[in-house]
Amino acid sequence: GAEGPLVISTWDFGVEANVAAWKILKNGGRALDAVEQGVWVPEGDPKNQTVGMGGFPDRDGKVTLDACIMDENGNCGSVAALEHIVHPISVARKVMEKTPHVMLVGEGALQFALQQGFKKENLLTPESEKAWKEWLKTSQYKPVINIENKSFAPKRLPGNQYNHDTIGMLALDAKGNLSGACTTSGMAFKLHGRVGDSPIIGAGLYVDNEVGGATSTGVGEEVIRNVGSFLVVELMRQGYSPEEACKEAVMRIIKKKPETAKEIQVGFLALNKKGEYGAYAIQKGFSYAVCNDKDQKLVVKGKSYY
Ligand code: SD4
Repeated sequence: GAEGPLVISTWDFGVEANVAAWKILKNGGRALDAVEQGVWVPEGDPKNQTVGMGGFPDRDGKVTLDACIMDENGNCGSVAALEHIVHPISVARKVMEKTPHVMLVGEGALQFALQQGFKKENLLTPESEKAWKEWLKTSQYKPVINIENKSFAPKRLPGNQYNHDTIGMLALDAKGNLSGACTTSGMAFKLHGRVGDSPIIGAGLYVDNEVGGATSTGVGEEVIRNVGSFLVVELMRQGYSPEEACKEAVMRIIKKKPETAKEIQVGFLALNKKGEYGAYAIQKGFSYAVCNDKDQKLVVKGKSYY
């Protein structure tokens, strides 16, 4: 039988998000509700400059958000390049539950959100606006590896690209059902209209309730190219452990574009139906948070190729 409940999520800030998810899981709640509530934490935190409110803007100064969610029945919903809404994950859930579609983008996604009663807000904080203006001085788009992880990050240099830090969360509930959520403001200072892996079902997130779930963080273009999260889940279906599956997905990225891979970070995180989890990243410094009835604050350093 499944060893739930359990929730895992990307990066150190996953610890706080997991606490919110755990409140639902520990009371026998549904994994879908847990992941939605969990990722609300970084989405609503204006100090977090990589997810939701307070996220770094694109190069035109607009904060555009990407998010998707997937449940145990293969239902999924997604929004991309959504502006002015603090909790894109909940708009993604509404797309899943209230429309015949999977994905809404840009203006249409905003229109739908407003119709659903979400409030239009300004997401650009003075801090993120300042960082953007600083960036405009050089306008160089060059992601810095692990800038999101303070213990590993090279010093932030003015004019350097701040790498972005997505929250991907996977949960297994008491009934043994799996769900996942992924939400981000995307790569800082991206082109207006750029969409990353995070809202793409199969790239930034995938859940198959028979097998497991996977999510990704890092430079989304390389994840999309390799349909990363779907690949991880399919490898688990073939018998790979979560960590082995994440490693193989990373190796595909490295093999396809070795020169690119050296310069960027991509990390995968996976959870299988048995409650086993694992991660693997191109570069050192990828962390994730684990929460179950034994341990509520565990931050694990993922293994890496370099
Ligand atoms: C993107 N994958 O938009 C996201 C960014 C990210 O850690 O996860 N950074 O490509």
